[in-house]
Amino acid sequence: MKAVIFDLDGVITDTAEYHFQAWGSLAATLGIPFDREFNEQLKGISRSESLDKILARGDRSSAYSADDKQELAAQKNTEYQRLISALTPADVLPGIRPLLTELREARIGIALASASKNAAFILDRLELTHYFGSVVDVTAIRHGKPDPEIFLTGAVNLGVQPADCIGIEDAQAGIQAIKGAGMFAVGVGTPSQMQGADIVVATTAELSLRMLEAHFI
Ligand code: GL1
Ligand code: MG
Repeated sequence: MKAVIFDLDGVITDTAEYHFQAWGSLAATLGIPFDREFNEQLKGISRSESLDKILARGDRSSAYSADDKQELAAQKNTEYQRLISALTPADVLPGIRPLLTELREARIGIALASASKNAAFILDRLELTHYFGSVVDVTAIRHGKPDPEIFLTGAVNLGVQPADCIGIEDAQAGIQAIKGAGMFAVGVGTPSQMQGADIVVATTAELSLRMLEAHFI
């Protein structure tokens, strides 16, 4: 085990909940049904693809021009940025800061593989940026999760082989991306949401270097 590559939203901090709320408000203004079960399909998916899935659910895929869609995506992002503006270091999920500290002390690489364009801002607000050897630049990624590209790029940036990496995710698309990259996948959530994961934890409080080393194969 030479590196751990983290998802952000729902793994490092509970911003998955804020994305849910911001997409929910947008869907409500469009009169499109939106619930937690449907939201599972959006987790880990880029802003524009998420919007496309919501519009498709409302049978409105061709109702908006490219400009209109950009405006709708911007509306969601404005609401989301309002929600994350108050983030502080206290919003790091349980177990994550101790794990990052243990990894750094053990000289194990640390990378971020988030589809969010707000990722760098959030790491700064949480005062976690200094732990990361690589924050993958999502604007340079051609294929989003479930494609493995973002995790593979994290491994390249850290100079390690995928087989020596652990990926940690809370989204089905993310688990698929980690496995597609040939890495060991840790899912945070319920086993039914984390199909294909090598191990599943209910919460991040269960994560530690010792625990990862005990399961890594
Ligand atoms: C985008 C989507 C979010 C979420 C993240 C990945 O973030 O909009 O709903 O799927 O990717 O966790 P952002 O809008 O911040 O680029
Ligand atoms: Mg996530």
